[in-house]
Amino acid sequence: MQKTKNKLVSFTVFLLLLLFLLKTGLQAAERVYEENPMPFDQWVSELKVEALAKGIDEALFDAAFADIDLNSRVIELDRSQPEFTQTFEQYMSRRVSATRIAKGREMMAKYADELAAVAEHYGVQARFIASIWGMETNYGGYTGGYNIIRSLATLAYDPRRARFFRTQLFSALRIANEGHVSLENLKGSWGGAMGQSQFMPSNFFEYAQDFDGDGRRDIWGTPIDVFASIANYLKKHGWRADLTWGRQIVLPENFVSYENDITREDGARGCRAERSHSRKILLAGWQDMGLKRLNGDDLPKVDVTAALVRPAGGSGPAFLTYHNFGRILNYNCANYYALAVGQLADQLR
Ligand SMILES: [Ca+2]
Repeated sequence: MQKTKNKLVSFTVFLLLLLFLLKTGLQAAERVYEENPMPFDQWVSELKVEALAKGIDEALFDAAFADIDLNSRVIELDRSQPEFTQTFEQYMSRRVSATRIAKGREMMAKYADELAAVAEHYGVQARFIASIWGMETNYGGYTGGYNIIRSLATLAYDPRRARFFRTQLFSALRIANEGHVSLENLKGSWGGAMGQSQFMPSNFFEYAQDFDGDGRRDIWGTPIDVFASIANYLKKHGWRADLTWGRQIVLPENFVSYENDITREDGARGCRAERSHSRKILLAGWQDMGLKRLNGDDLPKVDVTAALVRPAGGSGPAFLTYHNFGRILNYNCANYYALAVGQLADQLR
């Protein structure tokens, strides 16, 4: 009797949860329909005129938009970025897990020759290529099951960042139009990132590489093309093969007295995440302030500048980050992400 009752209670809770999810989902889509004064069908018609003018084949466009409506889940995810709802410790323990480190070591051994060839050609250390591959798609194991056209149409119709996503949508259509991947296989993340390197469609044309020379820049299924594409992206953003990403450090007790000296210059360039960094100072300068490695040793005696990054605020862990850290941020502008890439790369050394 008690068991039946428990089952009934669980079922009711399940039903209520389902109703709740369904309702919030519907609300997300409804909100977007309200925010965009143009009906979705009309929006698609106008998009089609523009796509055809850009050289997209009409049959391909019609096939791509045959069953497209707004994806409420995409809107919800777009409005709640997980990196901002997790603590730094939670994020790091999930992203740089023992399983991911072990799998990374296994993959680096499996693809040792391919990674070495790509690392040599582009001047990007293999462990960073593998680390980004691991962080983005768990080494190609999970590339996302969202229909890219539907995701991008949803985000392009949503007025919030319509311009950016409309450009991405045209690039995605062009990718299918040129036959780099079929429409059925044009799948990826809810935000439109595709393949094992999780490139946005516009980045595909700028950075994707055909390293094995078979005529296809296959970021979906050819590991050596994936490695080359990641490395090419980093190289084109100024990666330096003679540097690592940075390191965790220990601040001295009296560090608060230096806070004014290390504040980032007004108007310094960089993406959103970089605005929380300190000013860039030579390692010798940080050494003078009393910063040490985690094991208490002096900082390396190399002539490079570093910025202090404290992802969890003043009392949390502290990192000195070099030039290449900014290149990882070019890949994905979030300090948590770039620190996880750096720490995973250290583990794959
Ligand atoms: Ca290829």
